[in-house]
Amino acid sequence: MKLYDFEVAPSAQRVRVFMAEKGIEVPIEPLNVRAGEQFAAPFSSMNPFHCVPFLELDDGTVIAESMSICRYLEELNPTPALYGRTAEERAVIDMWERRFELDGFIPMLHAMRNHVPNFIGKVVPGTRNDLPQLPEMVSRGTEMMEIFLARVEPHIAKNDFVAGPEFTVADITAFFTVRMTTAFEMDLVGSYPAVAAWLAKVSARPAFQL
Ligand SMILES: N[C@@H](CCC(=O)N[C@@H](CS)C(=O)NCC(=O)O)C(=O)O
Repeated sequence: MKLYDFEVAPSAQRVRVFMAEKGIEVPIEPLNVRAGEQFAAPFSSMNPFHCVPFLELDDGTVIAESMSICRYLEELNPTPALYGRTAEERAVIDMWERRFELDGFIPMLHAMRNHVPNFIGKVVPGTRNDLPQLPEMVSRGTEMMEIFLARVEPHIAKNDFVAGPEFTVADITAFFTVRMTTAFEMDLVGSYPAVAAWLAKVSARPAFQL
């Protein structure tokens, strides 16, 4: 088994944090996506979406998508359980993980890709010379994130972690979602104090020392 990743890529970091929380290690092969290595053979056919991370199994099967890789690693290494132990826990964790990914991470991803100069010509991950950056995507992405943060603030205020009393994979997705606010003028501490306090707590965990 081999994990292809790029040290500063948030999606790859999601898997690395997950593995550190579980105390597992997988051989890693760095792939410099800034230099475009994902578009060269054999990587371009291993992951035709041209993104890291992706996991190559010993039989040649390739699993891309950070959360799919984490789910696979969870099944091989069930303890500590980061996706829940019972049907109810698994459903609640999945609910929060999806809310953060779909309603927070994706709008912020588009805001970032349409804002940061590194992503000129690459507004869709894994593409080259695709579309011009659109300022409206930046304002709309951050507006959607403000709505999302306002919705989760009361929930976070009542819970130690995103999906309840225990740290789970939903906290990892939430960390990489909320961390993106630092690239924009968003007042996390003033407007969403419970989210800010949760972020500080999670950031201090050893697995998050990236
Ligand atoms: N949904 C994918 C996203 C993967 C992704 O966007 N990876 C970025 C790095 S964070 C990448 O490899 N980008 C290469 C590129 O844009 O060319 C996942 O969660 O794994």
